[in-house]
Amino acid sequence: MTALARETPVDRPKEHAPLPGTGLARAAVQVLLGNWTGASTIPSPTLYPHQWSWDSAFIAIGLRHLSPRRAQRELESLFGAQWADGRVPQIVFNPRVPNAAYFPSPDFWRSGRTAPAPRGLDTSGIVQPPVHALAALLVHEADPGTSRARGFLPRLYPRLAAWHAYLMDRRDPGGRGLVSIVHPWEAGMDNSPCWDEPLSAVEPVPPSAFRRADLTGGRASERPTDADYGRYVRLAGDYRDGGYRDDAPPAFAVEDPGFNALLTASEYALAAIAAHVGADPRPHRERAAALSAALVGHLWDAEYGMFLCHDAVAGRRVYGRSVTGLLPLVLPDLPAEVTRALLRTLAGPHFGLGSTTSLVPSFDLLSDAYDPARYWRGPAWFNTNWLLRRGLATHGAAGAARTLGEAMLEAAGTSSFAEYVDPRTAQGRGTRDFSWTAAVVVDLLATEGRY
Ligand code: 9WN
Repeated sequence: MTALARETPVDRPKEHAPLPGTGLARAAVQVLLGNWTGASTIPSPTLYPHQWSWDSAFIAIGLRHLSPRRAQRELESLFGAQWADGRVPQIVFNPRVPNAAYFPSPDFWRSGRTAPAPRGLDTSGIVQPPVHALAALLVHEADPGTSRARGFLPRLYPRLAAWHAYLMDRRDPGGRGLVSIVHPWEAGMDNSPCWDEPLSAVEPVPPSAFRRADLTGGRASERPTDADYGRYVRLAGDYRDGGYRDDAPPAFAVEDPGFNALLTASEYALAAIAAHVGADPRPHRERAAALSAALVGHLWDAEYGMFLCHDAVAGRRVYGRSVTGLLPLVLPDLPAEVTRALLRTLAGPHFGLGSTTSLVPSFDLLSDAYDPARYWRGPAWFNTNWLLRRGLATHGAAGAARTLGEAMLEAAGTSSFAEYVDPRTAQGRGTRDFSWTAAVVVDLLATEGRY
């Protein structure tokens, strides 16, 4: 644990002593304290006033350096909203927040009327990338004593296992050993140009039929268009009307390499967690290795030098270079030539790392669809850069990992913890005081002992 964690009673934010360390660390901690609701952390008070699934995982990775207990609670509160079928919902709604503050609100999702959803809590019915077992392991390792005393891993392990089982059993309609997302929001990279083609057959709900809350807190030029939103609403409404069952063929189904890579990394983490709680780690290791092999077997494109999405409805590859196709770099067991090609692609003209960009963009710099300002169509995000930095370090590119980490700290500090930044200029975009940006800063500083 860092000095900060010992000296700062972050479970009682109002009473905290002056924070030691650099101004950047102090500011990041203030963002996390300010966005804490008492049981979890909201991504942003202006744009996202509820608990989000993969946000909570990244937030817990930062919080573990400040208060391992609070980091544990972040994940526990999310898994408190897990459905009986194992799914972990994308959003857990805060009942104190009015419906008008975020769309789609609980009255759209109507989870209370759905059999496997938890009683007494409102959630959405879709999911987000499964980073949670990785986060849980990192949280445990930050303070094994507190973790053991609270029975953190023994309580979370069966829930994590059920979550992964839901994905592998219910979300692999093609039986290819890879999970499909059934909504762009499930990728966490909602507006990626990779979804344009798979979404093109979806009839948008007209904008007059719903009210977007995101345009009150965010700029239209940095958010998805109304037509895209109409398609998101159509898909979510149809899934809801089908009872959130996964047996009917979906209108949108994509094998997303980032989602599957994070599941693989988390399955490896689950093996380590199993060992900690006295369960058998081998089935998890075997599943992780099988997922990794399926990723390489089905989604690797040697010509592009990266992984590509697969449209499971149309049965064809999506030829777009999204950061999601680089995320498998977090895996330890890729074939050497795949790792080498990924490192080349990161530094090459499409992502420009170290030459035209200091942070990895969310989409191909050379594509007509590239937009440095609009939501997942070009800007650099801090969670994906954190994952890639981890991948660089895993694969022996220590210098590049260090340089990327420095660029992230600089961009987060100068942009007031922006949600995303222009990858060339690091100009801030989206909302500010964004929780996972602050969490990533805390993690980078703490793991380098720089408080
Ligand atoms: C829909 C909360 C979430 C992130 C996603 C990001 C954005 C939501 C939205 O905000 O999506 O889930 O309303 O646009 O794309 O990755 O989890 O921070």
